Amino acid sequence: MTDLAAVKRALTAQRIETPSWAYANSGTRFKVFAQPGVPRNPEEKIADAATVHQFTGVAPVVALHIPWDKVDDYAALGSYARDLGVEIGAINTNVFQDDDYKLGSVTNPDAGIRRKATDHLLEAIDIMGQTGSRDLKLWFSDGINYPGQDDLRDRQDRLAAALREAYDRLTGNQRMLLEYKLFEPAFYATDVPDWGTSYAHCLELGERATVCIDTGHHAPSTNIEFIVAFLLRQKKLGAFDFNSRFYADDDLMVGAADPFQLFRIMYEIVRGGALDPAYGIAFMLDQCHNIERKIPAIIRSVMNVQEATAKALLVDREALTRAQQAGDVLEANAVFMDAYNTDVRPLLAEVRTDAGLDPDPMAAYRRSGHDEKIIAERVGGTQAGWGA
Ligand code: PSV
Ligand code: MN
Repeated sequence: MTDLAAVKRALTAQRIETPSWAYANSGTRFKVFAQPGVPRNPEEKIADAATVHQFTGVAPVVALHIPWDKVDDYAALGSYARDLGVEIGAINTNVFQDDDYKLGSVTNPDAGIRRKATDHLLEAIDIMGQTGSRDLKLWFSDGINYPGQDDLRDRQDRLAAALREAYDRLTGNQRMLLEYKLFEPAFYATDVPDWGTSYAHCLELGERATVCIDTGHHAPSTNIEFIVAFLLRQKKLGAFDFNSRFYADDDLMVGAADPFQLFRIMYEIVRGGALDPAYGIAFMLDQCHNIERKIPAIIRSVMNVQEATAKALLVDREALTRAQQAGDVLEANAVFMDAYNTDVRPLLAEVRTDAGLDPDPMAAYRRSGHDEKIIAERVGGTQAGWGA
C-alpha cells in the first residue's frame, strides 16, 4: 500500500531548477523567431523564473549561463534573485561560441586556446563564489568532424588536464557536473559523448565531480533509466538537464515527447531515494521554447515533471517486489503500469491547494494577465537570445 501522506510530502518538497536561457529568444539554426515580452537582461530572466516559481511553488532555483548572463556584480544579482524568492543555481559555462573554439575548447590542439577555455571555467567558479551557487556545469562542444582530424586519445588527456585544474579550484560545498552529448556540433567524434566517458572522468577527479544527464543527448532508444539506476548506485549522478526529443537534441518541453520515459526515469530516482533535495541531485530543465510562449511552457514543463514524479511515487513498491521475487512478470509489469496509468492531476491539485497555490497553474497564469503585462512593459532594449 502506498502512503499517500508521504507521497504528498515528497511532492511538496520537490525542487526543479529552470534555465535562464529558456526565457530568452531561441530557435533553430534556420531561424530565431523573436517573441514580444522576452527578457532584455539577466534580471528580467530571473524575474521570469520567479514567476514560474510563484505559480508552481517547486521551482525556486534558476541556472545561469555565462557569458549570456554576464553582469558586473554577481553578488548583487544573487540578492536580486533572493528578493524575488529564487536562488541562483548552476553556473553553466560556455566554451562553444567563440571563433577560437572551432577546433575545440579544452581539447583544442592549440595550448593557448586551451588556456583561454580553462580560464573561463575558473571564471565560472569565481562567479559561483559570488552568487552562492553550488554547481559548476560543464558541457563541451569539443569533438572532430573527420577521422584523423586530431588524435582522439590526446584530446582525452587535454580534457582531463582542464577538468583537473577546475576541480582543484572548487571549495566548500561546490561541485562539478559533467554533461555528455552524443553528437553535435561535432559529427564524427565527440570528446564527452556518453555517460561512461563522463563517469570515468568524474571518478578520476574525485567525489565533487558527478555526471549530468541531459535527456536529449542520447541515441534513439537508449535506456536512460538504466543510466540513472547505475549512476545512483555509484553515487555519481549529480544532475539532470530535462527536455524531450523526437529526433536529435530537440530541447522540447520535458515529458512532451515521451511521458512514459520520464516516469521510468523518475521511478529510478524514487527507487534510489534521490528525490529529496537533501540528496543533492539538481533537477534542471534545459529547454528552448521557439514557437510557444516561454513562461507558460516552463510552467507546463514543471508540471510534467511533477506528474511523472507523482506516478513514480505511487508505484506500490511492496507489491512490485513481491511480484518480482515470485518471478511474476505480468503482475510486476501490471503494478508498474497501474501507477503510470493513474491520473495524478487531482492529487497534484490537492498538493498545490495545501501549499496555498492555485490548483491549476496554467489557468492561473493565463488569468493573471502577466503575459500581457510583460509584453507591454518590455519594449525597447535588446531582447536576450540564445547565443547573446
Ligand atoms: C548542449 O546541447 C546543452 O545541452 C548544454 O547543456 C548547453 O550548456 C546548453 O545545451 C545550452 O543550451
Ligand atoms: Mn544540456
